[in-house]
Amino acid sequence: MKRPILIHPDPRLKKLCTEVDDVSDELRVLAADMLETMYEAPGIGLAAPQIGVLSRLIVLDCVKDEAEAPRPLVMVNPRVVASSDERNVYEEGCLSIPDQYAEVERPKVVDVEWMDLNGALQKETFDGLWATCVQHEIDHLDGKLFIDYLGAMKRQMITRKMVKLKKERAREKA
Ligand code: K1U
Ligand code: ZN
Repeated sequence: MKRPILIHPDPRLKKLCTEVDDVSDELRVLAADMLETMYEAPGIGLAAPQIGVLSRLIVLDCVKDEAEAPRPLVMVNPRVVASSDERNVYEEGCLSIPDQYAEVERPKVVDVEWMDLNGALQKETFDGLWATCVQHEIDHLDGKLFIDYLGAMKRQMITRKMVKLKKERAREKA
């Protein structure tokens, strides 16, 4: 089931999310809903707080080429365990901040550990867009948005645009 995506500013997007204790059928349904919501948006990642669930769960699929097979990844309690000194700049977007993009600098390569939906521990090295995206999604679990890497002026400008967008959407609904 597709779930509505929260738009910034929303207090739930600023919260530190709690660790998942065990992999349940409820969690598997939530992960399936998140993948459906991400693909439908469309996006290349989604974190649970973006649909109002304050648990450490993310999904991503950075395969952009339609000729390539999709590679949906579900990560429970993901954490970056090593990062490269080499850095990469990517123009990031966010499904909770529609139509706004800005360059963010992050480590180019990261090693990430997580639990999969079978409860097994996984570890993988990510590079390029995959590395950018997984760091962006883990930031969501710590209440951090890509605009928090920008200067105050740019961040305020984007936040004002989002407040306006939310008012317009609320008016359309009424
Ligand atoms: O977390 C999110 O809000 C999802 C976000 C992930 C992301 C994008 C770019 C850099 C880092 C992280 C998005 O998916 S925004 C939409 C987007 O980038 C996209 C949409 C369709 C095709 C390709 C990309
Ligand atoms: Zn985002």
